Amino acid sequence: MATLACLAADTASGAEIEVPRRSSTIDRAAAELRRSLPHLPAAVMLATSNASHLALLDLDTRALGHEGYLIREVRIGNRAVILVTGNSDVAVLYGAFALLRHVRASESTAAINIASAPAIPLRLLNHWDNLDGSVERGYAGQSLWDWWTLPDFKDPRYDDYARANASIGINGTVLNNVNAKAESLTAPYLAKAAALADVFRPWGIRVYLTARFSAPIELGGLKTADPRDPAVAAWWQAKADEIYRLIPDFGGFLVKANSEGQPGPRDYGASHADGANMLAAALRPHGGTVVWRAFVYADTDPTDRAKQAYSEFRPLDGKFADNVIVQVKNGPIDFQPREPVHPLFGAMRRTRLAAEFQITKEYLGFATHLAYLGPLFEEALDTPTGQAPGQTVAATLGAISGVANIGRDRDWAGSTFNQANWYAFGRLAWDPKLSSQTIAREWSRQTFGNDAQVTDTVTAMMLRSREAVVDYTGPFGLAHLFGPDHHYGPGPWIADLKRPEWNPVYYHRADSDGIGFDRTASGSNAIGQYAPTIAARLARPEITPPQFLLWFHHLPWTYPMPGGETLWSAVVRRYDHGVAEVEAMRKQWATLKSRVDAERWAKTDAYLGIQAREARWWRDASLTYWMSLNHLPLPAGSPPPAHDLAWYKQQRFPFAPGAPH
Ligand code: GCW
Repeated sequence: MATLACLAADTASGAEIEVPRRSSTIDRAAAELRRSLPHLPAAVMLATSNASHLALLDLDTRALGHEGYLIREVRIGNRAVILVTGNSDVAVLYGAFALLRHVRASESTAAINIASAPAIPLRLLNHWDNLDGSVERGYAGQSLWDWWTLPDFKDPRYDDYARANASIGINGTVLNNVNAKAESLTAPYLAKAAALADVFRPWGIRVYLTARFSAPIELGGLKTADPRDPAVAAWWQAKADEIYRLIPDFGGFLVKANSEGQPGPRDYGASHADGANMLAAALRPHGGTVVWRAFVYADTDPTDRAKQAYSEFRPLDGKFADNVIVQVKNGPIDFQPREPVHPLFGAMRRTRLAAEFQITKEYLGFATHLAYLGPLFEEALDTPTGQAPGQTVAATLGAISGVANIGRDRDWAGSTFNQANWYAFGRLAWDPKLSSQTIAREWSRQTFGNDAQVTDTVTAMMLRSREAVVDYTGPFGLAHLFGPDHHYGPGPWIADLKRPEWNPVYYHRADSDGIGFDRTASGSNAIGQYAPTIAARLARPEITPPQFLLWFHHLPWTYPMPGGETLWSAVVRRYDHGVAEVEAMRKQWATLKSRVDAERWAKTDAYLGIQAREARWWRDASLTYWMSLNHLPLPAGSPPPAHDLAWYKQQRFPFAPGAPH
């Protein structure tokens, strides 16, 4: 083995790490293993599949593609080594992290033989970070990017951020908010972005930027940003050329256009495809991609908001350039605790699609509530589209984006358990077939160690947590009942906001007789946007999955639920259940006091206390309001709300974090 650079050896375990060829990426892979050497039971070789040492092994790595890895115990010469290989340096890096995960979870490498390749090629984080250091819908402190000291100072946390992301296979990051400022495309900010790109590059992570569509006017002094105007196209071409001189592997632009006041091609009577394709042409010579969001709804469109993105984008199928990806939120409204999947998945066969999830918990209790999102991601990715036999949402995706929950907080994500959502997003983006339970166990062991009682308790808490939030904020498919602007806490009574579809009353449509949004043929017919087999199940309340009942149907409060109770009584029971679930999580966490370090135990305990109080608030405020409409009594055994409706309506939260400014 004279030709091997032996990067590290641990005399206690005898383990060593061998690399036939070094590179900045492979050195990082080796360093990750070196950090964990005490856990490594055997020698490890990190080598790309074309290394001459591997020639005799006759490995077939074609199915691994560019990023997939293979980990296998092999004999090289007369020695047994654990080989970590793949067709590129970054594949070897992913393999090294997979080996660490495996060792952590199973404490053994006996007969190890793992081959894995990502199911979705582009796996992005979307930061909603502003140039002033604030983060829209961020609950983990200021932006990690210190725009003020970049590019001179590269905070070591940038490297740790990239390590964490590489360990779960994230391969791109959009640095700035989709509500974009044109300044992010000026030379000083491009230099800052380039400095971050330099840090991330060895970890296989490309930098993307959001692009404000009107930048040619704001920065270029043009009179228009009309995508059909040659001067506009030329401005973007020059801008792309400038970016690629600084960031040769720049990923591309993410664009929010004609949505919630952002400028876009519709301002000029041009289509979303016209706008996206103009930017795509500017990036094409450099190999860049335009990620164009389908999150659009307009106050000029009186139809159901849930239908608007489909209505606007479905007719454009086939019209987007091949370096455009249309990014669709997981559900048709807006990152609610539960939504049915967006009807565009599977319906745009000639367009590359991305699914956009929100890792930050804008509508699930901010940083303080414990809500493990693995089940939410899994539920959406596994949903059949009905558009092709056996096709799930995951199978339609060329990319996946997660709105990041990362900030400068010491624990990165605002709480220990929020880290699990970042982790689960990456793991499912790589392999949507993983179960959220497997991921929760894996995360718990890597976070809290291998104490079986901790793993079992933490996993059980995590798995029930998201459903608890659904129950105490909006059971049976109720959604968008949040206080305005900050989205913190209940506001189902709100009816006076400027745009109708900003008001909670628009979504629940409750009155003295009933509750729910009729999206069947007798109502908005949003169900008509789904494939016929799916639509058929949603057409009648008796066969609609109960978790979506009031999303698709307006029903009397007295509607008989399966089992005989009335809808009203079932609704109350779910609110009560949500509150009880949080109390149960608190009790479970209390049993771990001596088994988890004091700092993390205490913060989680305090946060569960906040969550218990706020779950009760949600339940009480919502029930008080529903009762003011239906005048029905609470079923026996359900406690009366703590305050009257006026009290809940009076609550104000002027400094709630994360609201746009
Ligand atoms: O959920 C909403 C948020 C906005 C956000 C918007 C979007 C970035 O309340 O803060 O803006 O979605 O996804 O564009």
